[in-house]
Parts: sequence; structure tokens; C-alpha cells
Amino acid sequence: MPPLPRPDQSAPAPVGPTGSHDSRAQSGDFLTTAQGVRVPDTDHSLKAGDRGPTLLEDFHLREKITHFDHERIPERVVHARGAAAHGTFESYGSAKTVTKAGFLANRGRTTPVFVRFSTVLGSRGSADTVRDTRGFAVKFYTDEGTFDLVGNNIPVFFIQDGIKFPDVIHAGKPQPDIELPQAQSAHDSFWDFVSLHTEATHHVMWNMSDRGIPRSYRTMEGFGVHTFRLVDAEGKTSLVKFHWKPVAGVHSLVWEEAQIAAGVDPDFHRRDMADGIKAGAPLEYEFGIQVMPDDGTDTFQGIDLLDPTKLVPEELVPVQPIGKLTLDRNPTNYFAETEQVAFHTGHLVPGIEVTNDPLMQARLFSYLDTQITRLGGPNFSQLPINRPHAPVNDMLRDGMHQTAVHTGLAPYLNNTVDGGEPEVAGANDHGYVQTERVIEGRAVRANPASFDDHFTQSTMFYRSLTAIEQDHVVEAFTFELGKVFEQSIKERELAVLANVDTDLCERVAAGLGLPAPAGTPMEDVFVSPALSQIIDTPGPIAGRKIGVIADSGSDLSGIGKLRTAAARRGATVHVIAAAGGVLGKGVRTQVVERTFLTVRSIEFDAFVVAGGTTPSTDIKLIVLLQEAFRHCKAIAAWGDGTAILERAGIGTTEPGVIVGDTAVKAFNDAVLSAVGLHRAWDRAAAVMASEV
Ligand code: HDD
Repeated sequence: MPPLPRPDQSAPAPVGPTGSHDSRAQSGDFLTTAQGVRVPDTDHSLKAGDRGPTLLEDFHLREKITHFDHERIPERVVHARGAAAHGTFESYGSAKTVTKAGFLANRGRTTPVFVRFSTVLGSRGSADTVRDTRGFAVKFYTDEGTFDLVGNNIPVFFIQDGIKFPDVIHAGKPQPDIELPQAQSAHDSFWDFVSLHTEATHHVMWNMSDRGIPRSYRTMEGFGVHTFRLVDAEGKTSLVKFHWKPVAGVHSLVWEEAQIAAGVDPDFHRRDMADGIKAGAPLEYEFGIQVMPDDGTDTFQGIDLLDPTKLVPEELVPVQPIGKLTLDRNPTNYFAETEQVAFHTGHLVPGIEVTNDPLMQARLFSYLDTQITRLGGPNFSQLPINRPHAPVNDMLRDGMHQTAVHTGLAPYLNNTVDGGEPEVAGANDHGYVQTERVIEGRAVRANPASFDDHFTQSTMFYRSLTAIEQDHVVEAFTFELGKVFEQSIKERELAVLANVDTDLCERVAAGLGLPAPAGTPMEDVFVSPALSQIIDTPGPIAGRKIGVIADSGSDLSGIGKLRTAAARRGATVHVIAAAGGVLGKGVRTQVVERTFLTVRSIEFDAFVVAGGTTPSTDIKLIVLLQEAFRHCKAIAAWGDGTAILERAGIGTTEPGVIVGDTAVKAFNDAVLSAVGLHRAWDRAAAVMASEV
């Protein structure tokens, strides 16, 4: 008997004019129903007379309302608030020594990616800048199948065993009776949980540091968190930690900015990413690995590599760059792509394997499971954004929302009906053949003793920060615990901090007006300067925004020069004036993009007052400059623009304040370098100590 036709599941998705997916919704000349029937009127329902009741036979009305009624799907149970972008990963080929994964091992190979950034605790409509961990989930559409690296911007996690994930999330989410606070850890149940579960301390230290309030997605590190097992072409294995290093450097907001932004622009991070991409400043990260020997101990220099509350300091194992990620295309449709993308830690490709980390093991179950509720059935891999770019030839059949039209008669193996096909693949055919590993032991609910060390790395993190970063940690703990009502919870968390660092505990206790308990912090810990984000040489400024205060009398050509100098480094200049419109005439014009009413200091990384600008007594302008000064941003003025700084009480000799006669090259370079330093931290002590 001749073989029957084989199923073809690799048929490409319908492609619309905008790219990779079907964009039929708004194409064609006429509005139609879902059945393609042209619609004559979509504003008036069919009624019995113009004042009469609506008729049930109006199929267009019923279809329109019914579809609308079902437009929402359940938001993600965690990481509901997010934004994403498309891009490309290019391999340096340097990982060839440790992995056979083709997208990493082959120098110059490019792989399409889709990356979703998120907060953890807030609902889908919550603010971007809340103090929280950020998700950093990368979908690599490799030609050996899809690999998802579902990471965070913090290299450690709150818990060591996935069975506790519902507990930590229930504690962090709004309280269940009246559902508040939204997207905040500053409440009793969160601090109740973490003070009772001291394994959370290291992650909490990171959350309370500046890492909990990133400046933007482009200035955020990413981490795979767990230890992974890489396998090379000869079958040799290594243990690795994955890192994303932002080309733009690692920078954060200050807490007051984060709070203002949550009200003024809840979309702060999402807007920054979309605007940057639109303006031609893609988000860029280097992908790197720390490689540790797979010697059967799953430990490295005393660090348990299976414990997700521990990191490996970069001074002990440097991060080796293995490729570059560039995000340069905004999604076409938020729902179809960003909302429907489904990441899964079990989406692995040959050459990348998991370890026994008990947090990772539970994740391997959860991600597939959650999509079934969220995306309404088991066929979510057929959604355009989730479709692998490698050919698919599975034997999964039917189910809700099945869109494939499978041919063939034998969706099983072995078969003779479909000619015995398809074949299974061995390692030489790029099959995912798990490396053999010995697994034995008694069934116990227990952790290894090494998981009991909850403080050494918490102390290491705190002591590795600079003084100004430590001040921020103290403020953050004092703020969060200051929002807790139960005295016993505050006291218990102070007892935790006493085991991290005596000075930290005493300063937070003083802020809360409570006695500082005694603890036994490690005196002699490893210090890892790589954990600090403060830099002393200017970094790149692509995507940064500079606000220029001006009016019709300002030196518009000077603004033009500053704009050109900024554009050369990928930054943008935006003119702010008392009223909207265009300043100047003829060739020398500047469009006003913000007025004193619509601007807020958080939108910009630096402010410059243009020469020739008339001093204004508008309180909104004074507050704008004072706020920027308090947030240690670069502030500059040229010519008589300096008079405005003086009005705002900003001394022209303060750190990070630049003045010049004209907007010449030296002046512009000084301004852009100050932006590259991110903040004038030398100003911080004076700003904090200032009194009115
Ligand atoms: Fe998770 C989503 C990251 C532990 C269960 N997680 C989710 C997302 C990120 C992370 C970035 C959002 C993905 C997206 O944008 O769609 N999660 C982490 C990291 C963890 C971690 C870095 C620890 C190292 N997660 C973790 C555990 C469990 C889950 C221990 C359960 C046992 N995570 C989920 C989930 C989510 C999720 C319920 C919700 C939506 C989704 O998966 O698709 O399955």
C-alpha cells in the first residue's frame, strides 16, 4: 500500500503586511462581520422603529457585543504588568567550548527573539516604577526549537523550593479582603512572610537596593538565576549562570522619582522602551556566562549551585561574553504578542539542560500549566507569537482552539499506516537527548544543610555597595517597614537585619523609632564590587533624554548644537517652555514639546537652561529644577540662563552643575558626560542634609 500523506504542521503562519503575523483585522476596503459579510452601519442597532426596542435578529450587534464581552483573558498570576519588544540575538561563537546549542555555538549566527519585561506583583494596569523585582523573559526562536530564558533583574530568589511559590506570592499580592496595596511590598503580609522565611533575605536586600527601581529596561541587568547545565558536542558538561549585561550600563531611579512617576506616568518604562526604539536607539545587552566545573558536587568554592538564593561573585568567576541581544522593533499588537506570549522554563534546546535546583524543578511544571488557564487550552503554541521558527512535526492533536489542519491517519508511533513516519531523532540529528545523570536517594521532604545559610551573601551584598547605595537600602527598609502596622513584624524583620549588618539594623531601627536588636552578622565576608552600580567614568547615553528650558528669546542655534551633539550619542533633546508652539522663525526654530504645566522632572535625565532665556518666576519651573537637583541629575545653563538656576537656589559650583558662556563643544561635552555618569552622587549628602 502506498504511504498516506503525512501531516504538515510546519506550514507558515499567514503573513500580513506588517510582519510575522496575520493582520487581517484592519485590511480591505469595507468593514465586515467575522464571516466576511459587508456591514452597512455599525453605529445603530436594528430596532423596531427609531424609538422602538432592539431586534434579536441583529446578528451584527450580537456578534459585536458578544466578542467584546470576551475580549479579556486572565492576566498572568504573577508578572501581569509587562511590555515587550522584538529583536535579534547574535552569537559570538565563544560558547562553542561549552555548548552544542547551535544558536550559541556558531559565530555570527543570528536568532530572532521576543523579550518581555515585567514587574512581579502588580496587576496588568499597575504602574511601571514600583519597587519590585523585574522579569526579563527572552524567547529565542532558534532553528533547533524555541529556547526560553525566563529570568529576572535580580540574580537570586526569595525561596529555595518551588512548593513555596504560592506562599510568597500570596504574601506579596494585595491583601485579600479589600485588595490593597496594589503592586507594593510595603505591607504587613509581605514583611510577615519574609521575616519568618529568612531564606528570602538576600533577595529582599536586592529589592530594597536601587535594583528594585530601575531607571529603564535598557539600564537593567538580567539573570537566569538558576544554575544550568551546558553540554558540548562531545557530551562534556559544565554548570553555568546566565547574565544579561546592558550596554547602556546599570542605572536606577531614586525612590522619590519612582513614586512621582507612578502617578505622573504609570507607563514610564514601557514608554521609554517604545520611544527609544522608535527614535532609533535599540535596547542592547551582552549575553554572558559564568562557567563552573560539573564535578558532581554541584558546588563551587563552598557556594551551593543548586541554591537559588546564592550567586557566584563575578570576581570569583568572571562573566564571559557569548553574544549580543538587540531589541529594535516594537510589537504590532499588544494583545496578540505581549499578552499572548507564553514563556516556559521547559522550552530547552539541545546543549542546554536543567539541574536539580528545587525551584527550577517546580517551575518546569508551572509554566506549561498556567498557560492552559491563561490562554484557554493546550494549543497556545500555535499562536503566532509562540510558534517556533523550527519546523514542527508533533503528534499533539485536537483540543480547544486547534488551528492546525492535520493530515495523515496515524498520530502515533510506531505506526505502519503513515509509513512508520516520522522518525525520532538521535543526538546526531539534533535530537534533545538528556545527558545521563545518576539520580538516587530516599524520598524525603528536606533541604541540604547548605541551604540553611541565609545571611552570608545578604551581608556580602550590603557590604559591596557604596555608601550612597547603602543609604538607599536603609531608606527603603525604613519606608517599607514604616508602612507595616504590626509592631511584632517590624521587630522580627529588625532581628533579621541584625544578622545582616549591625549598622544597617541600627539605622533602620532608628528610623522606625525602635530599639535595635543584637545579632551575629558575619564580620569577614567576601566583598564583590561588581554588585555596585555606581560608576566613576561616564557610560553610554543612548536613549537618554535631556530637557532644555527655553523661550522665544533663547539662543536657538545653541539648542540646535546641543541637539546635534546629543543625537550623535543616541540621546534626545526636548524643548520645554511656558507655553506650547514653535520658538523662533525661519531656519532657526525649535518645537516646544513640554510646557511647565505638562513636564515633570522624572521624564528627563538632565536639564539645561538655554542662554537668553528670560528668568521666570513660575513656581512650576522652579520646582522642576529643584526636583532634578534633589535627584542628583545633571543641570546646566549657558549665558544668562544661569540666572534661572540661581532663582531656583541651585549653586553653579555644586557637583554636576555645568555652566558656560555659550553652547560650544566643550559645554555640550561636559553636559553629555554628566548624563553618562547618570547622577552627580557627590551632591547627595548635601541634598539629603539640606534644611529649609
Ligand atoms: Fe516565574 C511568570 C521569572 C520562579 C511560576 N516568572 C514569570 C515571568 C518571569 C518569571 C520573568 C513572566 C514571563 C512573561 O513575561 O510572560 N519566576 C521567574 C524567576 C523565578 C521564578 C526568575 C525564579 C528564579 N515562577 C517561579 C516559581 C514558579 C513560577 C518558583 C512556580 C512554581 N512564573 C510562574 C508562573 C508564571 C510566571 C505562574 C505566570 C505567568 C506565566 O508563568 O506565564 O507560571
